[in-house]
Amino acid sequence: SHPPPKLYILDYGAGNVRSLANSIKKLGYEFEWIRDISDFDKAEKLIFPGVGAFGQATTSLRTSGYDEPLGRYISSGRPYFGICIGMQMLFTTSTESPGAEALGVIPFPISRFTSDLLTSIDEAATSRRTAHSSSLSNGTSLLNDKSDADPSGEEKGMGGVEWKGEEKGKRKAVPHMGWNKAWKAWQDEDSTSNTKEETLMLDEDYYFVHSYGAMLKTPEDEEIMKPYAYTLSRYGDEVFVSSVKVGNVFGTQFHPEKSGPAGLDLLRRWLSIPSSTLTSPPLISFLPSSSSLNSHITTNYNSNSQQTNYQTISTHNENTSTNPDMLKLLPKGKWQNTDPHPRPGTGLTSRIVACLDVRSNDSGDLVVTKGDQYDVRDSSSKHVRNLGLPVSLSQRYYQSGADEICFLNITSFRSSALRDQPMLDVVRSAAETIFVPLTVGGGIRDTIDPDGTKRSALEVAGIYFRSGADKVSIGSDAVSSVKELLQREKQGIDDLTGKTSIETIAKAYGSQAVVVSVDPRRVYVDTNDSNWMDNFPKEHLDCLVFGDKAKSNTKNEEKEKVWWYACTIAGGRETTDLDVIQLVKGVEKLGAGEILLNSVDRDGSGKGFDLDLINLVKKNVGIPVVSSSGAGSSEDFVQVFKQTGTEAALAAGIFHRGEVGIDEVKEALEKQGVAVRRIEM
Ligand code: 1PR
Repeated sequence: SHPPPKLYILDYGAGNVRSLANSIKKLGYEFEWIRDISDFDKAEKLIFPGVGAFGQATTSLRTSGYDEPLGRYISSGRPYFGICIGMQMLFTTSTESPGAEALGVIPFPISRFTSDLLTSIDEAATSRRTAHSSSLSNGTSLLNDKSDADPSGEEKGMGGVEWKGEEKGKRKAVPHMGWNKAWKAWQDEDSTSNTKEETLMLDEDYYFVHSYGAMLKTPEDEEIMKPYAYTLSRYGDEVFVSSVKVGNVFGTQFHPEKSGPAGLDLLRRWLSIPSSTLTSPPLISFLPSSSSLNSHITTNYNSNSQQTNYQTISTHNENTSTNPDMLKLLPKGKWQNTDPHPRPGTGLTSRIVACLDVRSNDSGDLVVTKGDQYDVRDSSSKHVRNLGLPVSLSQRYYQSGADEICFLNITSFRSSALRDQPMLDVVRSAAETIFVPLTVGGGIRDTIDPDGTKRSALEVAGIYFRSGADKVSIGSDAVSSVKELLQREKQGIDDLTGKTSIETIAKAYGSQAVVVSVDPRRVYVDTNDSNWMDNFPKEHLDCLVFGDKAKSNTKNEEKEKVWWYACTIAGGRETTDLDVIQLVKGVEKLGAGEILLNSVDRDGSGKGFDLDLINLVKKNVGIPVVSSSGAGSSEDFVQVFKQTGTEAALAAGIFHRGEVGIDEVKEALEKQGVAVRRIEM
C-alpha cells in the first residue's frame, strides 16, 4: 500500500494550533510543522489553521517569506486546507485590516457581521434554519427567500427562541460564536451523475468563532461566490460562506478541530483523500513573478496560466465547475440537502457549557470542586468538596454533548498560574481528547513569582493557549482594568492604554479568545429609609432592580426588595463598588469577546439562573453572554434561553452530581423549540 501523503501544518504562532495537532494525532495521522521555506516543497498536503486577525496573518506570511511558497504550493495542485483565517487567506482583502492583501485565489472580500437590529417579521423568518435549507435545495436565491415565514406570525430570535416584545430589536452578538449549520451550497446543481463519491461534509453543526466572513449581500455576490462556495451558513439575517472548495483548495470558516465528532469526521475525510488524485493542473493559478519561480515547484502546474503578482487567471465560472478533474479532486456525493427534521430558528444553536472549578484539596491533589455561594468546603467536614478528577470528568461531558468545557482554577488568585504545573497538565490532557472549545480561567493577570520574576498576563495566557486552551477567562483583573478605565474617563482621557490584560491578549490572540468572568453579588437597598433614592449612587441607577417588576423565579420572596449588582473579586471574597453594567460595558470597550456571567447569590443554589441579572447584562453589551450559576433542572435552561437573550448557559453542580445529564438538558430545550446541537457518539 502507498505511504500516506506527507502532511504539513503551517503555524505562525498566534494561538491554539495544539487542538488541530491533537485531532490529527487522534485520527492516526502523522504531520510535520512547516519550519522553513523548503518545507513547502516537501509537503504533499498542507493545513493552515490561521488564527488571530487578517492583517496579522498576511503580515506574518510576508515577513516569514512564506507567502510566495504558499502561493506556489497552492498552484501546484497539491491539497490545501485553510481553517478560519487560513480560509480567509484565499480571499482578497478584509475590512478587519484595511490595506492587507491576501492570496486572492477567490476574488471576493471579507467583511464584518453587522450587529443590526432584527426588526421585522420577514427578517426574523428568513433567519430560520428551514428557510435556508429549502431555498438551497430548490436553487432559489437565499437572500430574498421569505418562503418559510411562519404563518402564525410568531417571531423567532437568535437561537430559535421566541422573541418577547421587549427583546425584539435587540442587537445580534458579534463575534458569531457557537455551533451552526453548514448547508450545501450550489455545487451539486449540475451533478446529474449518480456519483457515489464521499462528500466532505454532512449537514451537521460545526463550531464557529469569528466576526468577519465572506458575506453574501447581493445577487451579484452570490454569482461571484457560486464557483467557490461549498457550504453556506446563516447568522441572524446574514448569509455567509462557511466553506469553500475549488480544485485542490478547501477551506472552512469554522473550526473542524473544535467541532466534536462532526469535525473529526470532516478532517478524517480530507486526510484520507490520496494526494495522487490531486496532481492534475490547478484550477486557478496565481504564481509569483517569474524570477522567483524556480526549483521550488516540485509537482506539475499549468504553466500556461502563469501570472504575476498573485493575480487569478480566472475570476469565476470560466473553467471551474466544468473541470472534470476538479470533481475528482475533492469528491462529492449525495448531499443531504433536505433536512428531514427541520429545526426552527437560525442555524446558530444555544450552547450548553460544563464548568469545572478546579483546585487542590487538602492533600494537595487537583480535584473538581463545587462551591455553595463560592464556599467550596463541606459545611460539616470542612474539607474541600471533591467531585471527581478534572480530566476524566471533562471527557465525560464531551462525550455527552457539552458544547464547551470551562476549567476555572479557583485557587490561582493565591499563586502564579505559570507555576501551576498540575493545572497546565490538566489542560494539556483534556485538550488531547476533547474536541470542543476549552476555556481556562483563574490567575490571568500580571504577576510576580516568588523569586521575583515578572510574568505578564499575556505570558500566562500564552502558556494556556499553547497547552490547548481556546479561550482564557479573566476575573479579578478585569475589575481593576475597568476601574482604571473609568478613572481615566472621569479625567477626560478617552483613549485606551493598550496595556490591560484584556487588550494585550486580545491583540495577540484575538478578542474571541478573551472571556471575562464576572462574579456579581446582589446588594439589597434599605428601602425603609425614605431617602434611599436620593442617597443611592447615581452611577448605579441603571443597575437597580425592583423586586415587584423582577422576572426572577424568586419573585414572591423578593417582591418588596430592591437591589443592584456589585462585582466581587478574589472568588467572591471581596465586594467592589463597581456595578455589573459598568464592568461589562468596560470590558467590551477594552476588547473582550465574551462574558461569563456568574452569580454569587445563585451559585450552587439550584434555584435557577438570575434572569434579571442576565437581562441587565444582555441589554448592555453586544458580545455573547454565557449565563452561569443556579441551574437546578432542565427547566432552568429552558427558562434562561426563553426569557433572556443569552447565547449559552453554563452549569457545574447538577452535572457533577449526575442529577441532570447534558443530553437531557438538550432534549428538553429541543422540545421547547430551542435549537441545540445533538450528537451521536
Ligand atoms: O479572578 O481571574 O483569578 O479568576 C478566578 C475565577 O475563578 C473566576 O472566574 C471566578 O468566577 C472563579 N472562582 C473563584 N473562586 C470560586 C469559588 O467557587 N470559590 N468559582 C470561583 C466560581 C462559579 C462558576 C460555577 C457556576 C455554576 N464558580 O464557575 O461553576 O456558578 O455553578 P452551579 O451550576 O453549580 O450553580 P481570577
